[in-house]
Amino acid sequence: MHAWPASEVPALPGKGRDLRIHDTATGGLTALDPGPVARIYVCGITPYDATHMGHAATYNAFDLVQRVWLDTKRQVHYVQNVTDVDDPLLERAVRDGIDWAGLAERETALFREDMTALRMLPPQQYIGAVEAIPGIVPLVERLRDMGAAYELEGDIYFSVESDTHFGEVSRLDAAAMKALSAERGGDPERPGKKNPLDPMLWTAAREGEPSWDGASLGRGRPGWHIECVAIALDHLGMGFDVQGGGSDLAFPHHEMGASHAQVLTGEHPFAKAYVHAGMVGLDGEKMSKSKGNLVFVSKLRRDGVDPAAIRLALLAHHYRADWEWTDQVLRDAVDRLDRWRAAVSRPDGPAAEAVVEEIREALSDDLDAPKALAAVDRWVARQASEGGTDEGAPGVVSRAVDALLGVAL
Ligand code: 5CA
Ligand code: ZN
Repeated sequence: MHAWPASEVPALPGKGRDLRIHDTATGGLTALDPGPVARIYVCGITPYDATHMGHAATYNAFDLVQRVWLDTKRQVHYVQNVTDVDDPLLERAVRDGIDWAGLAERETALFREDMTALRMLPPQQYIGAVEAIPGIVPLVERLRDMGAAYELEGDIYFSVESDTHFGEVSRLDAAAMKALSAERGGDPERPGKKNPLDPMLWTAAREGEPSWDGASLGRGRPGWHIECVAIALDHLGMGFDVQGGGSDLAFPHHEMGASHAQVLTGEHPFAKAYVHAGMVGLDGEKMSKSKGNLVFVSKLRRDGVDPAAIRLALLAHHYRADWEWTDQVLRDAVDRLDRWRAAVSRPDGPAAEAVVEEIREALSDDLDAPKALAAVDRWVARQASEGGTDEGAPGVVSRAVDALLGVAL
């Protein structure tokens, strides 16, 4: 699949700081030490509805990770998937009486437009589940041949007991895992499984559902976790720097993915850090396609909201916090954008070096975007109250805000 066009990232004077970030697997901050090419995999959308503010907030967090790395003069190898065949997508297509592939294509196209408008850096590989199937089948066969997978009425399950590291990503107890598994696409109650938590690797063809040639597995379609594993291993290999997604992916998705990959390769870990963004809610509930309580990026754009204001609204919240989307959040962001634009529209202003360093420092410390915004706010307030004589300072601030925060002033 093609991704979306990249917005340019201006180079800044000096050099950024190395990133320390919260790793779910350790429960604390970890100092990342990527090579000259930092490697990141971020779980993509299941395209059965438009991009909502929760998705946008999660992608914003991982966009910041990349901007910090780029500022340290590293290159970034970024891979993202599209879950373009899965239960919720097929269910929505049936509900609406439309073709599932057409639905996926339409919503993926809209996602690309939203990501472009929000100046999210595109992945170098943007891979759909369907196009990954030829790579998934041999992995499932290999797991089965190793004894790490078993068949149940034609479906193939992964045996969680085959990974000695199982549980180390989410660090949850068995009861919590079971509850989340039922909530998030698993089937812990299905009789005949070795362990109720075992996830599906390959779903045998079902009446009325799309299916693909699975060689010795028979016709069917891939499970969710193995999709991301196949894509990540194919393009990044083991031990990449960051596996990212919203906090609802820590278990089962990232736990299972790590286990699949660790058993397949005999290496550990799958990712050096598992990074999870908080959940954005509306009216007291997690924003989700299944609940339908959504604020869409595309709807706001159609209503004439500047994407830079949407981006500032996201940046006003720490990525790990759970927070609520309200009209006030957007109004505050629109006001801030106006103030910032007025401040950088003048040829001179207060010295800019300190504010650039403050943004760098805030972001390198577990992506503290609210702290970075506060630093810019202070410079903007000084510019408004007393101005300054540094020629070109507004340009420096503007480039730093663009390069590090993805906001075009
Ligand atoms: N296709 C899978 C990942 S392989 C998937 O979870 N798709 S999704 O469309 O449901 O979600 C895409 C990303 O947005 C995931 O990282 C998910 O954790 C995140 N996300 C979903 N809802 C919210 C929310 N309300 N707040 C923050 N992030 C969210
Ligand atoms: Zn994923």
